[in-house]
Amino acid sequence: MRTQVVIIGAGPAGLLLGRLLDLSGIDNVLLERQTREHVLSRIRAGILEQTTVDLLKSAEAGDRVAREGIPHHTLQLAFDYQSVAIELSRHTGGKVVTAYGQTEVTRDLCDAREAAGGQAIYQADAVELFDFDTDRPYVTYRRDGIDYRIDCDLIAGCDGYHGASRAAVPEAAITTYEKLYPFGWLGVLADTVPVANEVVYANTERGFALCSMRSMTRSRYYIQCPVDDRVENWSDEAFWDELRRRLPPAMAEALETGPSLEKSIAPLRSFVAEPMCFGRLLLAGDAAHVVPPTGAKGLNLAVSDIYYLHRAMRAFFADHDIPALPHYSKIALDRVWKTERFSWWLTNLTHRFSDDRFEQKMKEAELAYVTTSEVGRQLVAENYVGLPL
Ligand code: RFL
Ligand code: PHB
Repeated sequence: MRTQVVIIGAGPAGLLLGRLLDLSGIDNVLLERQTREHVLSRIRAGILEQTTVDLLKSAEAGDRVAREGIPHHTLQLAFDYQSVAIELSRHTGGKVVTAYGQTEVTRDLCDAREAAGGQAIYQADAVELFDFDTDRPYVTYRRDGIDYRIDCDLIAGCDGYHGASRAAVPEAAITTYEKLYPFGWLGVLADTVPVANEVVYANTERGFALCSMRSMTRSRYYIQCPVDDRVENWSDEAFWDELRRRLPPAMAEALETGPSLEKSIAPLRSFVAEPMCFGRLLLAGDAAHVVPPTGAKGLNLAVSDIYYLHRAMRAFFADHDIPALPHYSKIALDRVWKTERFSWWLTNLTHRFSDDRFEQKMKEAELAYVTTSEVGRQLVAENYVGLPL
């Protein structure tokens, strides 16, 4: 088989790239290791920047988010059991973020691709990348015990942190930067009315807590837990009790509880691989970088990579603009590092790392400063709604 672009991974990055290439008339094949059902049932991100919503619209997959997404005009930072609202729109000339699940984003992109007759190959095993340092790269995979080969002009590595794409790059050609945090997030999804109308990030002496939503009747909550903790250690009751103890009293009292629909633990990591272009292989999304979820940036960063990447690919195919490929890496990384910084900073500010009492006082002073100073609030707001593309 031959195509112009092989896209590895059908997460938000791969699916969005596929749509934008389709709409530009660039032939592409999507290769995914999991089943379609598995991809569509993963529960992850929930907060979209305006640029993400706009790009979904450009991909002709934005109708439902426009109808069902819940705009958040503020976010809340709680510490010392008091909550302070940061007005996002006021500090950013009217920008907001939108609550809309990654599960729904993936479904909308998948539906749009299928409606347009785009090719996606699920359950593709043993994906391998070859000759991407030449102008004739190719990808092989196995499905139902049969081996296949796809020749192409470009390969997009959108296969997440554990994927095959970054692993195919020779060690000497890539530099990685990584920070592992000494805790994870225990998350619960429940059909209960959300405790607040916006996202609440709470720093308490018992550890971090986060309140979010998927709809006006479906809540998403997280609490900081030890990195080696196990879901089996947490009954629903134990989770709700612990969450309540980490919220300001009025919120704790108002908290509606119910059976969990999903419960999982995610480790927290900051990671960047440089560059994001290796000849004809271009990395995007979690394949190239990971942020801790504290700023709600992972999915949004995957989407902004794709904004730059599809433009570079268009220039490559329309004008044979080869330098557009390494240029993609340069402009994407500029935004990646700024977003890594914000996610790392907000993680540091809102989590408990140790019993260092002095450090804790410093965090409280910084939280008090950023929430009371006009400049501090603006700094949080303009990063939270997303830096310009
Ligand atoms: P994905 O979503 O990991 O998709 C990669 C796809 O590649 C497939 N794959 C392979 N396919 C073929 N061959 C192989 N060898 C393959 N290896 C892997 C995988 O099956 C998968 O389908 O990466 P992508 O597209 O770059 O998207 C990144 C986002 O998914 C991620 O950054 C976010 O979920 C992060 N994140 C959040 N981001 C936000 O913007 N806002 C949030 O509110 C937010 N909250 C979160 C999050 C991530 C979380 N977890 C679980 C890590 C909350 C949590 C708890
Ligand atoms: C979510 O709704 O899942 C969510 C919200 C904000 C975050 C992370 C996750 O920072």
